[in-house]
Amino acid sequence: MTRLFETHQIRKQTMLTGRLWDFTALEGEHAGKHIPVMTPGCWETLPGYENYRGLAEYTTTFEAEGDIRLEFKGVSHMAWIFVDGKEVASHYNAYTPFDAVVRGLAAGVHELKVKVDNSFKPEYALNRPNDYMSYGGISRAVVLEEISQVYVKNIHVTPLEPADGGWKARIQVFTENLTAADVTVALQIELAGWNECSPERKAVPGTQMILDTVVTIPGVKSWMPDTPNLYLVKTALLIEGKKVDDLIDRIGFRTVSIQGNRVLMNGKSLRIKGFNRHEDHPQYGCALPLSAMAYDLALIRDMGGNSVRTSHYPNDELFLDLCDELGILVWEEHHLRGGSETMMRNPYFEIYAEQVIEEMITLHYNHPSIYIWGIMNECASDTEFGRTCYEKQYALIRRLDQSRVCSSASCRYEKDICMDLPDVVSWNMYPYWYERKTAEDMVNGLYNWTQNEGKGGGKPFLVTEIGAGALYGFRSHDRDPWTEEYQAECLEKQLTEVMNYQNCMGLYIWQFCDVRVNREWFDRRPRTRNNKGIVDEFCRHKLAYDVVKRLFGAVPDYWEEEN
Ligand code: ADA
Repeated sequence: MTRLFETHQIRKQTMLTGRLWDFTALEGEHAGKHIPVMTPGCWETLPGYENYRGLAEYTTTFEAEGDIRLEFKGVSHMAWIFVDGKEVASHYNAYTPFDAVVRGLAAGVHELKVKVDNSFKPEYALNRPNDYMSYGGISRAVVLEEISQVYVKNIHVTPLEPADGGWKARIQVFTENLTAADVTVALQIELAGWNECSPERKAVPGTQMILDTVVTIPGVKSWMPDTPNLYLVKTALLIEGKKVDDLIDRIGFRTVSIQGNRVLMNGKSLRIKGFNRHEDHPQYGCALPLSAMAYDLALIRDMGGNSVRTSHYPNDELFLDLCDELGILVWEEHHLRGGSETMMRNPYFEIYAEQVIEEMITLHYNHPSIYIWGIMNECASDTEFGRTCYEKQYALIRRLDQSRVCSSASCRYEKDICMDLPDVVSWNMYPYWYERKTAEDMVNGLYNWTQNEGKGGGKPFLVTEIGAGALYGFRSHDRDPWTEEYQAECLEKQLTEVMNYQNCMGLYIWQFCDVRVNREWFDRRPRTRNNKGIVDEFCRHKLAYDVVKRLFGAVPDYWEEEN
């Protein structure tokens, strides 16, 4: 399963994951040893491979004929794809989907080999030893599709405004023509009982937008966190009157806008009670099964949370689907954490950072739960060169999507020179933990600075990280740092002081659960984990759980005075 709904009724799809593949490490003590492994998965979860960093190969077979498309939802982090021994695609970045199209396969069984590298090298500019684990492997689903010579590549639906008892929306359809010549096609679109069959048009070779129309869909209800109404949009492609391909996606009708220092959804002012979350689990690495994702969200809901920040990379579409269904607001972030200017000057940095933004927005465009795009967490927003990167990336986001807002989480405080660029000003802060200050002093100081010298005045203001560490089970009457008692007291003060600060639209706790960090980072982290989870890596509640539940539970999901 790649999504929580069927994405095709015409195009034939076969899941290639959810079964055993042959796995071989190509370096180190196990080099050349073949073992069967379950996919999707991370090799660090295999006995003996817990710290393997390097090259590996995964092999399977499939049966098909003609033109095929192999879709990879996530391979960590560099991938080369071979069909019957011939390289057909390559892709860098663990957290965004990519595909390989192969034409004219002879009928029969074919070999698929995926070569993967999770090593740290300058050319893998976004991956480096970090405060989360860079796993290796085919970590998300792989699907085989039999496609026609022209197929539907994507649909984008942008809700514009409520109209005539329904919603006005812009619909864009993108097709890919694999041939060398124009092909005449027609499109049929169906959405919540509304149908349209477009006149015939030419699909030119390559990928292109073939339809761009504004329509009014009657009788549809809005998507809101407390009423997450979803609708399927079905596109069929016809050649000579025959349906040859289709694509189904799912949407929700809502707008995101800014009024003064608030972010509004359908005119209601969002009050964020959020959690930062990594895709990480002691048994599954970053390849969490759906049930584990759903369990995380159940705990987040139980604590009164209404939002998740996908720190620090785009998430599995299944997780986004769950958020759409549950009405959990999402800050989706491209892949980057803590980039110095030196790192940002790596010639591969800009290419890959922008590629992730493009892939993330293009492919996750229809998720109503995503209300904000985040970029470059804690990067060099305090240097002139850094500023040029922020400028380019914000420009790219705004070119790709004007229906959401954008931001970046900063820790550069009074040295930041980029606060005029985002729609929302966002700060990471650790009062009572790294900083010997009260939360009230920190939030008030940064707010006042942002309004004036910081040049981010009048914008929505958000705390994107706040929290403290605790080792699960470490309890002591002395209430010293790392005890569960100390963390619970910190959270009590941090949440109370920030949530009482009316100028701040909300906060994201760092973080939902304890996560593994790269061992090259271990000197900074006991247990080689970031221990600021409100639950530990097995989702066991720390003392802070009940504190968060009480404080989040006492606060509504919207700012009421402005509605
Ligand atoms: C930063 C960073 C997080 C995490 C956190 C911490 O703010 O964005 O990824 O490393 O600090 O735990 O110190």
